[in-house]
Formats: sequence, C-alpha cells, structure tokens
Amino acid sequence: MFKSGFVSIIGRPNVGKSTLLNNLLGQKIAIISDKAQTTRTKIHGVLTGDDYQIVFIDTPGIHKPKHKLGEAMVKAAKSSTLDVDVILFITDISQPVGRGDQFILEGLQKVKTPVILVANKIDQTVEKEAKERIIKLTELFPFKDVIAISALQGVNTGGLVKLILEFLQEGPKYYPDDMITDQPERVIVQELIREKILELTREEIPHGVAIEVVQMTTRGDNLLDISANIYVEKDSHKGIIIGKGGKLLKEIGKRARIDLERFFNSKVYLELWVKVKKNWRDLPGALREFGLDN
Ligand code: GDP
Ligand code: K
Ligand code: MG
Repeated sequence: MFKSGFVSIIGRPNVGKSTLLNNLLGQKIAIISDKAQTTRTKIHGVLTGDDYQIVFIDTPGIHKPKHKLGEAMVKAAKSSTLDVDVILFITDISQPVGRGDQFILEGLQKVKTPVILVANKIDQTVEKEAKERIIKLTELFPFKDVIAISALQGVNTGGLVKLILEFLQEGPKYYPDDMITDQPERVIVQELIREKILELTREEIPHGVAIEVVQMTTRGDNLLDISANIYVEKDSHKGIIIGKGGKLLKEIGKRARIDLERFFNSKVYLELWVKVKKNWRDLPGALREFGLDN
C-alpha cells in the first residue's frame, strides 16, 4: 500500500522548524538562523520513500504581528493547519514552557487534525527537565503522540517519519520522485542571499530586508550569472549592508555564492545591488512584488 499526505510544521519562532525540514529532506531548502521570523512564507518539502510520500509544510513562526508582513506570515502559518493530515507542533524543549506555546495550543483546540508533539533540541536539554516539560505540555493539549528529537543532529528524525506514517492513509503520489520542493529556483536564490544577511547583521536590519532576483542566466556549460537587488527600508541601512569600503556586501556575496554553487552544482557569478524602498513591509504592492503576500 502506498501512503501519502500533508503534514504541517508549526511552532514558535526559533524552535527548529526549518532545521527539521532540511534534515528530513537531506537538503537545504529552507533557510535557518537564530533570529525569529526567518521563514516568511509557507514552504513545501517533499519526502518520497518506496511506499510513501509526505509533503511537509514549513511555516513562519506564530507571533504577534507588528506590520502587514507579520500579519501575512501569521496568516500563512495558521492556514497551514487546515486541510492537512497531521500537524507537528514543534517546541524547543531546552526552554521552559511559555506563553508562546500556550497561545498556539489554545488556537489548535478546535482543530480536528491529529497533532503530534515534537520536543526538539534534546541535544541541549537535561533529560529530567525535558520529561517535566513534556508532561506539562500534554496537560495543556490532547496530543495524539509525543516524540523527542534533535533536528540539528538528526536524532530520532527517522522515528518521527515512522510515527507520521502511522497517521497517514493510502493515497496518491502528488509529486514526481525527484522533486523535493515546489519553491521556484528564483525563490531559493533570494532566500539563500537573505540568510547571509541574517547571519551578518543585527536585529533591526534583517527584518527589513527583501531580495529581488533581476537576472539568472547560464553562460557556457557551467556558469550561472545571477544579479539581485537587496532592498532595505532606510538609507542608513543601505550603508550598513554595504559596509566600510563595501566589505560587508562582499562577504554576503561570498557566502551566498558558496551555497548557490552547492545548490545548483555549477559555478556562480553573483552581482548584488543595495536599494532603499521605504516601509516596504507595510506596502501591499511591495509584499506582492516580493512574493510575500502569502
Ligand atoms: P525556526 O524559526 O523554527 O524555523 O527555527 P530554525 O530552524 O531557523 O532554527 C533556529 C535556531 O535553532 C538555529 O540557530 C538552529 O541551528 C537551532 N536549532 C534547530 N534545531 C536544533 C536542535 O535540534 N538542537 C540545537 N542545539 N539547535 C537547534
Ligand atoms: K529562525
Ligand atoms: Mg523557519
């Protein structure tokens, strides 16, 4: 029997949702950082086995929105709990159970879909504390099952796949065997560049950054020319991204190029430009233009 279904990955920002998706797929399709609101849109990742296909939906973390982009992100996360077969509620078990977790679980009370508690980051948690926190969470919500994992180290992620399959029914193969994401290449390029900005800048800057790929063309056999605009919200941010003598922009380009070459398995020539678009996170037109209107 061939089983298939859709599985939504939800939880507070920074609990390891995107890390889990990448680990399950064995390839980086969702960017990761230690900053909240790294993931901005729903991302589909497809895991195909001999007798199953699971379509995972990675989502932006659920938080209290401060602008139109934030609203669209929370909407995307919430809508991903509809029409799925299983919901994975991921929590960072190295942290005490907090308001953020409670808030999401309250929102799930009316949902009929089975919810599995995934206690992540066991690699940095004392076992006794993890157990106590799991008990506390199961008192807050009727989870159908519980599993402890480390998404970063790949501990028990195979066990998680087996557990998910127990909840899936017979179904069709939705995507071809070799497809691991429905994200266009252009979006992956944008995201990999944005990830480097998240790595190299502090709080205020990364949240106000959007990337637009203006050109992607192949040159000869094994060279990809990519040119992209980095949009920031303020003139002062432009200076920060460029850095002294262009140093930071150069480093962003260098790190992004390494990842892009790995992803495309080709040499990449990357050109980056920094531009200012004031308050774009509150402009519906800009959200649409950047593919962030969810
Ligand atoms: P998301 O916001 O829920 O998608 O979280 P990310 O996947 O972006 O991860 C947030 C941070 O947690 C990153 O710094 C990850 O490296 C880290 N992280 C994720 N999973 C684990 C884990 O299992 N163990 C540890 N120690 N860190 C993790
Ligand atoms: K994050
Ligand atoms: Mg994420």
